[in-house]
Amino acid sequence: MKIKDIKVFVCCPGRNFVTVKIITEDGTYGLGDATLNGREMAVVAYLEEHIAPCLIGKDAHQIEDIWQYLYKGAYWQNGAVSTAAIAAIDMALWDIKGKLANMPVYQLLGGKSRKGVTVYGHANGETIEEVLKNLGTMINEGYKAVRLQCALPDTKGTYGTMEGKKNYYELQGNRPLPPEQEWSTTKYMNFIPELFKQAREKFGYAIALCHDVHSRLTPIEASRLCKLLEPYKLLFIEDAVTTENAEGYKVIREHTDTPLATGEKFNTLWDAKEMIQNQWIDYVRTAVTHGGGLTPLKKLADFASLYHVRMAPHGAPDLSPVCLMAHMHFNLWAPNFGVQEFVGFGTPELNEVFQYKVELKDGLLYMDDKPGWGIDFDEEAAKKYPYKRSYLPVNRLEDGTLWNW
Ligand code: EZ4
Ligand code: CO
Repeated sequence: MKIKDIKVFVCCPGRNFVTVKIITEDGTYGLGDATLNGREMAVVAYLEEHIAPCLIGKDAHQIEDIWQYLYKGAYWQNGAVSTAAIAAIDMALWDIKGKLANMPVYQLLGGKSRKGVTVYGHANGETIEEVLKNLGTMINEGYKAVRLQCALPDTKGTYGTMEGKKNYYELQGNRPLPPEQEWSTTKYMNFIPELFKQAREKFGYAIALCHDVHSRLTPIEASRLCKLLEPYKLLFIEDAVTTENAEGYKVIREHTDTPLATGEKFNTLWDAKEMIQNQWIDYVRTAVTHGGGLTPLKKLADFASLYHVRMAPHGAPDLSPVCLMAHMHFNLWAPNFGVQEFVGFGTPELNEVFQYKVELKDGLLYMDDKPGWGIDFDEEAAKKYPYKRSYLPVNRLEDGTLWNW
């Protein structure tokens, strides 16, 4: 089944998404997500100029060979731009294979390992009171796991909070340059344990709670925070330190039994290898989109399973619904699935462009059985929401030093 055409769409129904559509000679098409927040157009150029011309006429069924061709064949293997581009091609090909086989993709992986996908939602707020109010609402909605993020008192902008915005906690809109935020490790360390103390006092220990440090601490600071949080029994602490130096996680591991999660920025299996085989982490957060597609992610899951490490894919609002649906199939299959990050059902604009259906019942996400990923993309609707240049914020310490955002 020959590949006839590859189209790349960039649209902004609330935020920017890069979507790939591969069309075969019999008219079957598949969808993939290539969104790389703040660097979207680099991925578009990679796909249109460097990938698409090589694939026209190739057999859409040869997913593994096409993946190797784009990864090894490029000579420049890894990097966020190239793996997002390869991932979208890989996802679109799996979608096509599912449609041609008349099966949901999870069937092609080996079938379901569970009835539904356990998700964790986000409870954010400007104050502890507001976070706890949102947590209460989510518990009533059936969530079994929730991530808590709270603005730091007297600090301009804290990761995960809204800063007065309604839809997304990351700033979006018509702004020409990255916004700047402020960070104080001292204020943070003094504040966060209180958030979890009050959450446990009010809601008890049945609800699983987690928190994203967003790589802002050093290993020894992170060790201290994880120890301070031990009484509140977190599901995990995410991105306690940056991942370039895997041994940072070894330091934390030696000090605390708070479980650790990381990997939303991993592009390859090799980024995760050292942490997994040393059992320094408990959850790998690599997404289908940023990890190079389903083809490498299933290998990552199998490798992680040898070391008791579970999958907890990244599910931020800057991954498109195509990625969410791919994660649904992956998570239904992966024997060592842990939990899926889930930020809700999207805005009317988003749901006008992407047609898919998921349903939350008792903290588990379900979908209908449809061939492929079970999602469609409305090209005409997408035209109504053109690309808007947009950046993630940058972060500075109080003295002006640039810090991890
Ligand atoms: O900041 O996806 O767990 N979620 C996260 C995300 C990331 C964004 C970066 O584009 O850390 O919100
Ligand atoms: Co994160």
